[in-house]
Amino acid sequence: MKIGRRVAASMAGVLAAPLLVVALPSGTASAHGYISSPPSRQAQCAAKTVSCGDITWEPQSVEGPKGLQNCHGDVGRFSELSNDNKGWKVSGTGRTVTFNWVFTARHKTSNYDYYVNGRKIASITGNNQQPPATVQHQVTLPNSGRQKVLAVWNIADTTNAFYSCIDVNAS
Ligand SMILES: [Cu+2]
Repeated sequence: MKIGRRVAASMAGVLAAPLLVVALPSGTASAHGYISSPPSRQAQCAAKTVSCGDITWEPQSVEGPKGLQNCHGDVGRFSELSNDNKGWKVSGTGRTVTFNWVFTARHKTSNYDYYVNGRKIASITGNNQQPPATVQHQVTLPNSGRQKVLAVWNIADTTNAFYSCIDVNAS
């Protein structure tokens, strides 16, 4: 009986360990989301289309307080994302663009906002729900031509948001 109990206790320890591992990601700030298509600035870094620093390895991590209007979410080590002269590839699009978000952590979502030159051009509710692994939005740009779209994922479970800039030339 004593041995049996000891085996049962050690089994419980073995079973508990994987639960702890599973519980960790939701509490850490290592994985979140970004726009993969048209290729955002951080997606171009990750694809090595453009040579970048730390962002190369974690394009999903451009996280900052809500309400910012820059491409790097005020994260100093990602500041090159806000450099308009870094040679970002510009995607040719129509006036209506399908933006594809990729989430590595599916935070409950307040909404998604899109800006051009500080002007909000679209806002799409997240219904305070957890999104699927990818989400597509069709956004119509008010003007044609070369422009930088700032896409913001406002999550519902913290005060933060995630930022992605996409360079497009809309015809
Ligand atoms: Cu996250």
